[in-house]
Amino acid sequence: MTSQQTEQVWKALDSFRIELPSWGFADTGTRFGKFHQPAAAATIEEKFSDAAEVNRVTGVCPTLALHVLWDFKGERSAAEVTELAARTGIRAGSINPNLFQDQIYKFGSLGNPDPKIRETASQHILESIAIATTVNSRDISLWFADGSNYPGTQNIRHRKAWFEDGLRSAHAALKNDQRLLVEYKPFEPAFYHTDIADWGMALELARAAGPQAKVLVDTGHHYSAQNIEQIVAWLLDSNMLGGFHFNDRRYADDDLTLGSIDPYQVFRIFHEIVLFEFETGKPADIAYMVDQSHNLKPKIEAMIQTVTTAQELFAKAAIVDHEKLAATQMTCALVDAETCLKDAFATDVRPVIEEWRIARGLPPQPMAAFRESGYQQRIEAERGSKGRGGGSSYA
Ligand code: PSV
Ligand code: MN
Repeated sequence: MTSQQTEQVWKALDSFRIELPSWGFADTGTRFGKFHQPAAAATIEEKFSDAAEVNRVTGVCPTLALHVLWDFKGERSAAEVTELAARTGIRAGSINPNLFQDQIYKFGSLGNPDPKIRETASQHILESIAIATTVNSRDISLWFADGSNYPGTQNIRHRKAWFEDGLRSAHAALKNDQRLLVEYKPFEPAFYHTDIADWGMALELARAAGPQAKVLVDTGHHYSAQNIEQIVAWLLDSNMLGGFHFNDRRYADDDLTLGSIDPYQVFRIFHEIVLFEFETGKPADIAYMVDQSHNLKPKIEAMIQTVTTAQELFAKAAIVDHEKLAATQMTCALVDAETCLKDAFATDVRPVIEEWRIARGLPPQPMAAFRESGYQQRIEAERGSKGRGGGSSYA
C-alpha cells in the first residue's frame, strides 16, 4: 500500500464508529427453538458489560442500541440506565420502541384499524422518545411488523394514512437534535404485504413525518437480487440516509455475521458512502449499527468478528482511487473502472489496521485479546448457563 492509502485508511478508521445491539448479547433463537449459550446476557448490566468488553478490544463501539421492552420495562428506569452507562463507559445508543410483541399488535400497531391500538402504539413511541431524551440518545429507531397475510384483508391506503399520522405525531415530540429512523422490510412476520416494505415507502413516510426523520437500511431487509448500494447512493444524495442495521444473509433476514456471505456487497455499500464524502467534502451523517443475534456462534466473539470485518471492508473502500475511477467512468472504460474497485477490494488492509490499532493504544488483534483476557470464562463461572432470558421472544 502507498503512504497515501495508509493515510486514507487511518482517516477512515478514525471516523468509523459502530453501535452494538443489546439484544445481540442475549439468548435468542429461531421460531423453531433456542439453543442456550453459556453466559448469554440476561440483564441490562450484563449486556452493557459484554458491550464494554467488545469496545475494550476494538475501541470503536462506544454505544449500545437498546430495545425498550427488553431493556427497560419492569427492569430498569431510564435514569438507572444512564448511571449504568457512566459506570461501563458505554453510552446508550439508539432507542428501539417495541411495537410488535404485545398481544394487542396482532393486526398491527400504527397501521391497526382500531384507533385505540394506534393510540397505544403512538403513546409507546412518545414514551420511547422520552426515554431517549433521558438517556441522551439521538436516534429513535422504528421498525414495524405491521402488514397482512392475505390479499383483500386490509386497506393498504388507509393504513398508509394512519402511518403518516402516527409518524407525524412522533416527529412533533422530538427534541431539536433527535432523529426518527424509519426501517423497512418487505416480509416477515407479515407475508402478503408489509406496511413499510421498501426504501421508497420508508422515504415517503420519513418525508411526511418531518425533517428529522430519515431512512434506516437493514442489509437483511431486501429481496435477494436487490442492489442495496444503489439505494444507499440515492438516499445519500437526497440527504435521507439515517443509519444502517448491519448483518448478512443468504435467503431472507438471516441475521448472519456481516460479510460472511457477500463481503463484496458490503464493500460496495461502503464505497458509495466514501465516494459521497469524497465528492461532497463532508462526512455522511450515518449511524452504523449492528443488528445480529447469533444463536449458534459465541455472541461476544461474533460481535468482535463483525466489528473487525466492518473495519476491513470500510478500509478497503477508503483506498479506492476516486480520480482514476471518475476518469474511467467518464470515458466508459468499463474494465478499468471495474478494476479500480476490485483492486481496492483485493488489497490486504489488515497490516495497516493493526498499525492503526497499536497507534491508538488498542490490541492489534481484538479477537486474540478477548480470548486471552479470560472474560468469557469469568462470565460463564459467574452467570451460569441456563437460558436466563433477556433477549427477544424469538423462540
Ligand atoms: C426486524 O427484523 C429488526 O431488524 C428490527 O430492527 C428489530 O428492532 C430487530 O430486528 C430486532 O431483532
Ligand atoms: Mn433491523
